[in-house]
Amino acid sequence: NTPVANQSTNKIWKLMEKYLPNTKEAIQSSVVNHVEYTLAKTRFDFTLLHCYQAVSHSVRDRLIEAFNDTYQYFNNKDVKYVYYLSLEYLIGRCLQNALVNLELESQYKEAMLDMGYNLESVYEQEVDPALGNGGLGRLAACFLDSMATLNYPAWGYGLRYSYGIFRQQIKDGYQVEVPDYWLDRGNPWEIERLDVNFQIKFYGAVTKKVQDGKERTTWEGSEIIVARAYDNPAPGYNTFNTINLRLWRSLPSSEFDFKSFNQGDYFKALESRQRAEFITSVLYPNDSTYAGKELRLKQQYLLVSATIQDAIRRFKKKRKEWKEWPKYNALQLNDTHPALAIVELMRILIDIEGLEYEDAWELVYNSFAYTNHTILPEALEKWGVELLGNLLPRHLEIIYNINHIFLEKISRKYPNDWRKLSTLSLVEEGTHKTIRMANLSIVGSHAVNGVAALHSQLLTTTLFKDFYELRPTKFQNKTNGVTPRRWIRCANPGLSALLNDVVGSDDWVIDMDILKNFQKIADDPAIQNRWMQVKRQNKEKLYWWVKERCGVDLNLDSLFDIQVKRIHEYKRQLMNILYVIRRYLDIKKTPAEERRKLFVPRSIMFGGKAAPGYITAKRIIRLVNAVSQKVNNDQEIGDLLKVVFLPNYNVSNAQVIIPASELSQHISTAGLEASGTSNMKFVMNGCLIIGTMDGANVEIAEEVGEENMFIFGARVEQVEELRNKMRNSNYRDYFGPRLTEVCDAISNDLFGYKYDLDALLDTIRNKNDYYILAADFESYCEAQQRVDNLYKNKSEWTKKSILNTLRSGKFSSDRTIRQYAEEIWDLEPCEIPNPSKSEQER
Ligand code: GPV
Repeated sequence: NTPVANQSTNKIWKLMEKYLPNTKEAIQSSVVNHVEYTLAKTRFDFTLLHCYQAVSHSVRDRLIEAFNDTYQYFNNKDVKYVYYLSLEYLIGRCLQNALVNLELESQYKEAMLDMGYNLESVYEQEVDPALGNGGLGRLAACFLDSMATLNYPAWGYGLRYSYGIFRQQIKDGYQVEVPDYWLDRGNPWEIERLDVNFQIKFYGAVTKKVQDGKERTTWEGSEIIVARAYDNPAPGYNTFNTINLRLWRSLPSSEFDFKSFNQGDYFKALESRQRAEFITSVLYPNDSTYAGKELRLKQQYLLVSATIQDAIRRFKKKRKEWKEWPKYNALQLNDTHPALAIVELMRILIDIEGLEYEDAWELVYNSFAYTNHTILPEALEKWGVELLGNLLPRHLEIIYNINHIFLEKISRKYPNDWRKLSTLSLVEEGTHKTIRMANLSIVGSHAVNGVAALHSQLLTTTLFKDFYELRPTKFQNKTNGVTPRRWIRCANPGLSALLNDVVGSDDWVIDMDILKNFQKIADDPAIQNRWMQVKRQNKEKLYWWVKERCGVDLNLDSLFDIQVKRIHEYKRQLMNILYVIRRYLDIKKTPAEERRKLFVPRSIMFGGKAAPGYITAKRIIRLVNAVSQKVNNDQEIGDLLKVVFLPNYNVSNAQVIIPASELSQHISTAGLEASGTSNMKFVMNGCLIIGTMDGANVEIAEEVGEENMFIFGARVEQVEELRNKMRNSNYRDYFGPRLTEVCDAISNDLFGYKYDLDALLDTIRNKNDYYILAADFESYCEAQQRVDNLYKNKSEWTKKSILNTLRSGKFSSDRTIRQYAEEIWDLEPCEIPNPSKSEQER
């Protein structure tokens, strides 16, 4: 890019210096301009979708102003950056979030109403970009919001998949996966950077030659493609700072396929171009499981290589010395998925920049940090050396070097300790030799963290024990958080208005901790009434959502009891539905006239996607739908019990579901849910949790008080012993009578689908019940009884609900991000001066 001559730059600057005004008229004219000039539509041929598109473009214009100014400012101040690397981002819809964060929602509402459009129905036109699986991807999105809001100089980096996580349909009670081509109607939020492209190489060979007495290694890739940048502005709240989520898309490289075209096979040459585009086509739909597919490795390397090249280019523009790299760059790995970044930076520093190995290592080590998100063995990434060595031969070589040097240090420290050597090694030996990406991430990082106190403690005492003993100070905890902007301010306007009145301002949106100062309102009957009204309105919204999508009529006076998350055995949706059956059988056994006295009417809702290849998870969905069918159509039961499967759980649906929930289930086997983040969203929205002492539930109990939750089940210390007790015993010995009756009912075909459902039950009957469902079932039933008892006392329930919200401040991702910045990244905020209001309104 040739810089424009100074004089003309000045001229251009003069033309651009005014910011877009935000008066009603200015907003309306910018929308209408986009209708005509961007969409090429006239006022006679104009749908709600067009309206959404024009409004989004007009908001995007405003975002771009802030976004360009922000990075210009960072650049001038020559700040340190954090690079957040993640294979997943679940950012959710952008329009409302952007308006709220730019503090323009009421202006747009009024401007649109005046033109005959309801802003809320405009919001509904937007697709939900679902470039992630679950908690890990949504966490990355909450972090972007907090990094922008707290004015940290940050970049998010990820992949622009053409297909996000599949859309889930339920057909005959089974999950059906439908491709999610989310770019169908274009994407007004992204900025395609035609000029930001990096070459990415795969395969090929490594050559060594001696140059000036030094061995130089070069890697010549045999397949070369291009990664192109697509920028997605993420505005902060109450600040002009707007940061960038840069997503890479793979494209064929035009420079490198002349050869194949010249060989004469035109169609074969085109095919190889299409293979390049395919790399970022589809998100792998596995949550917490490792897939081991070459295409996935290509995706990971593409993200890593493009991002590192981009960061290096930015660093070099300032002509800094390599030794200053860690002073200006922090790189955070969201799990091991982008762990090859460690190796890629080593490769560039050594092979291309000519640094000595030890010097390169110091720069890498001091700039990288790694977040672990699970201890589940099936999630730990291990790439086969054949696959890795074929696709990235030089990287495998560097991994072997890192391992060699590392293990030498270990054997000096612990001579002849073979157990230590083999557990710490980056290489897992065996018939199928693999590279342990977690070990690579730990060795290459100066900080390693878990995502909740319990999880971080388990890391240092179990999974990473030997690493911990080697370098205890490397290991940290950073309890997850969620952004109150999206999860209260956007999702729950009723509660937001109430909190504004309680606090006397909207300061809580950026400082959730101040809510603690208002706990006395929990006893105030007037506040309690208003609190219940807000919940009621949110329940009504969900009522219509469910009626439209599931055809079920919920009782608005019933307790809304919700479990929404990816379907996984360790999350124990199975335990929930087995309890629902228990409740159904109990109601049926009770004489009709006593039922309403004994049972609180409940609407029990499940939602979440099963990985397409995860048969047990899919059978759980089948069971929920079978029970739903039976119970909802049982005349005797009426509205005492309704069971609903909420299809296609995603971020935008969560924004309707969570605020409407009264009881929320987080019932994983103790020790297996690293943190959980929806638990935090539910608590903020005044839901009571029924849950185990797992993940962040432990800290939620600390903050809101155990008396304001329904805690049950085995503690983490008891799990192993319970498993041992079950080992080699018959399930009839470890099932209690209540569970036995439920399982017998299913096996006796009360709900149909006997083949599927028996196979499902066998996971707890004949496989030693790894997730100790049976052991926790009785205590779960008792906790459910406590729920019923409390719900009968509306005022007591509401009081606890209020306290849950007011005491949830710790779980704002603002707190989490401050800790990352101060304790891992060594990063200072850098707030750009907000152009004065008068200037904005000119
Ligand atoms: I590893 N998590 C996820 O969503 N996908 C993954 O591939 C992996 C972890 C989740 C954990 O299961 C949650 O407990 C946690 O709250 C979340 O990551 C964010 O840390």
